[in-house]
Amino acid sequence: MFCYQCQETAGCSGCTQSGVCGKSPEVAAMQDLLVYVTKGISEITTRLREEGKKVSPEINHLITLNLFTTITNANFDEEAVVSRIITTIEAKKELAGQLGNKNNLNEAALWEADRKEFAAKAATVGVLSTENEDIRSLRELITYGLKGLSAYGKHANALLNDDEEVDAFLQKALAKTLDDSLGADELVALTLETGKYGVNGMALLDKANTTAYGNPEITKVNIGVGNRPGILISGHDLRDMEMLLKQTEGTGVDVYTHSEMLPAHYYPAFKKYSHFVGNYGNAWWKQKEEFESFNGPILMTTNCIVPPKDSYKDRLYTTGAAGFPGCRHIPGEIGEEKDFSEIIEHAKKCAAPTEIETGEIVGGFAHNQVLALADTVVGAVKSGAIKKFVVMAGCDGRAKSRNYYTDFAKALPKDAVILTAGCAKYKYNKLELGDIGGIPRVLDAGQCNDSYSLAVIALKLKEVFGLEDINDLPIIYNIAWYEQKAVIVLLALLYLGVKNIHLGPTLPAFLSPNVAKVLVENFGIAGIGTVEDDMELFFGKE
Ligand code: FSO
Ligand code: SF4
Repeated sequence: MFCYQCQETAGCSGCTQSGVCGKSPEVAAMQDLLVYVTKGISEITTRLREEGKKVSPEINHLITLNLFTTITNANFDEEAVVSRIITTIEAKKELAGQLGNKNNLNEAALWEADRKEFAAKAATVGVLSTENEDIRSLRELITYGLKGLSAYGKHANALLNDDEEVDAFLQKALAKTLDDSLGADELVALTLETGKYGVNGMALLDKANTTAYGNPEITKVNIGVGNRPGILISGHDLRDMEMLLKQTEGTGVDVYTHSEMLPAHYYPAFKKYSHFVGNYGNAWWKQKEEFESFNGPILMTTNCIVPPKDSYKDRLYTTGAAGFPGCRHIPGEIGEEKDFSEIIEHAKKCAAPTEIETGEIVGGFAHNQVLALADTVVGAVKSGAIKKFVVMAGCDGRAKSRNYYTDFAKALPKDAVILTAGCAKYKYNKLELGDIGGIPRVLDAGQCNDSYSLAVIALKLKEVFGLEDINDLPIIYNIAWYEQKAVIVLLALLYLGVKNIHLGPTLPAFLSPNVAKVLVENFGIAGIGTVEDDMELFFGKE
């Protein structure tokens, strides 16, 4: 196997024996093959569109879910991945039959075989099948961005929001990663275009979420526990959240969020449920301890799954793109009501969660809420009470080097405000960082996709201050990345013209030296240093 799509890749170069994430070589191989056939079907759909033919939403959803399934920590279930490959091969055959011109299709579009031939084929179509390291780097950078985009697209689709333009781009760009006639310059341009559609994809999801559930608002979230049994829901899918809250109402079972589901508490539509008790635990990588002590069943709606311990494996359920062998998967297509009754009955037999923390955290600073406070925020900037905003969005992870972000948050000057989104926040959202004239020094916009809100806020501030360039704002970008959703967020920021983004704790292994050079020279992308050095870099000498 060879996989280098996430920040924790072995030796900062690539997982070759098994994944640091727990992905087996067999699953890695089937994921490679799934990406391959998905690129193939995307070439067919792209050509169908060029021929003026319509591609159905079902096919768009199939492609989106295929990519999402291969995101880091989403699906460890080989058979689930194989079944998607088989479905995709069938769909390819049918769609190819609708093509007027079948000449010069890539082999990925035409390939079909029996299950027993999958492993041999997978060994020839992985990342290393592109020999030139710069072309490989750009193809993977684009593919990972599209994986992130697919995750956001899937959540919007679950709320019956589709954007045919985003789907058409995603498929065209995927197909282009098969095209040997494209050189580095064309792929760099495609990378930036991916960022453009990243903005569109996040805007689509923002619209879907806020239309369905209202605009996130400032909210104090309880981090303690009640005395009734509970279900812990994690991942990012708000439609699943809604169905679970509805189905648990009046059952005597409480609902808690874990990790990236925390921002669900900020939405008016969910706040009304009295059994929606609070947020339990921290970021995804703490699952082993926190799922153990939660005592009740856990529903993973997306990544990030940590391979579960036997002690709670029978309490772990998956749905949507998520999967783990031996854990029960709750089915349900887009538009269908999922049946969570099995989880609810399971919860009733469990003890209440063991308390691991008490108190509250504050969040809900998505664009609508921050813009409602615009006068206060702008006043604080004008008076000098706020000197800098520091965007610290992104992901958390296991690496000890990520303690940098806790130390960095602590070391920030008292007139700096952190803007965050994604699970990166758990590195500093329980510190006592205080407020500036009533504005908390950590403003949490929501999930990683809500980085969109941070971009909207930046663009609004640029307008209010009458600036020509977004980079003239007093905003520093110090982003922590882990998996492919962070890649699409990064590409979206680059597309919006944001320069000098610092990315850590390490730069992606999939950037070849030449591709890294392009990003450094054109966008000022940089890594991180020590907290001390970075304080001096960002704020000057004391
Ligand atoms: Fe985190 Fe995982 Fe949201 Fe990612 S839970 S790491 S970028 O999946 O998606 O922030
Ligand atoms: Fe390794 Fe990350 Fe790939 Fe898992 S997702 S196999 S940890 S590079």
